[in-house]
Amino acid sequence: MKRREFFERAGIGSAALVTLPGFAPATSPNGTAARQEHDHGGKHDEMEGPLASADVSFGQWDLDDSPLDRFPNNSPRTRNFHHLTPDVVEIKAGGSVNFHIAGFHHVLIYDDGTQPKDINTTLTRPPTTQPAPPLIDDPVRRLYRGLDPSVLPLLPGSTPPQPLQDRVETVRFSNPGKFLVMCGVLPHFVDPVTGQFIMFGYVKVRR
Ligand SMILES: [Cu+2]
Repeated sequence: MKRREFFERAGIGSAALVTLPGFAPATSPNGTAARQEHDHGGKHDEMEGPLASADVSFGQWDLDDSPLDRFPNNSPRTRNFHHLTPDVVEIKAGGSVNFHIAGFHHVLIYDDGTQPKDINTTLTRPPTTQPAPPLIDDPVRRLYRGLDPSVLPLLPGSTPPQPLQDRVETVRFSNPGKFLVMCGVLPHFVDPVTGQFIMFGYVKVRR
């Protein structure tokens, strides 16, 4: 029997485990062991101050000119504002950006210097669960591709069935540069009527 199974069968919860030998947190007079554990064996860079992290609203539920009632599980597509706010944020290398995603969106991040016009929007793939608009799939200089919004859990009782759309994806930027962040949902990135780029912004990472 494996150790975990033994404790599960014995009905010993995680709180009790920490009092058992081998499960207690590492400690030492100067806290070194505990700190090393926290660092996961790597170098610990202090990240503090306003440039340690930034928040970006990645799509917003829009109050527009009328109340919006999402209770208990409505995500009306026509009431979603397809923009990044703010569209430019600045952090320092090693910092992170929290993308607060509201609505059916797909976070893509491209390497330093990439512009919207550099993205090959003829490269797409269908979302895993249909029907939904195509997702841009240009791998050139792509650093990050977020969750496929079509595979998130379905909201119980939603009509028509809708996946949970609101979430946070947090990305750490190790290197300096100016990184393109965009929505991979094709009609969100490129306006199908005007051809203009809509849903994108930049993360500036300082040394
Ligand atoms: Cu989008």
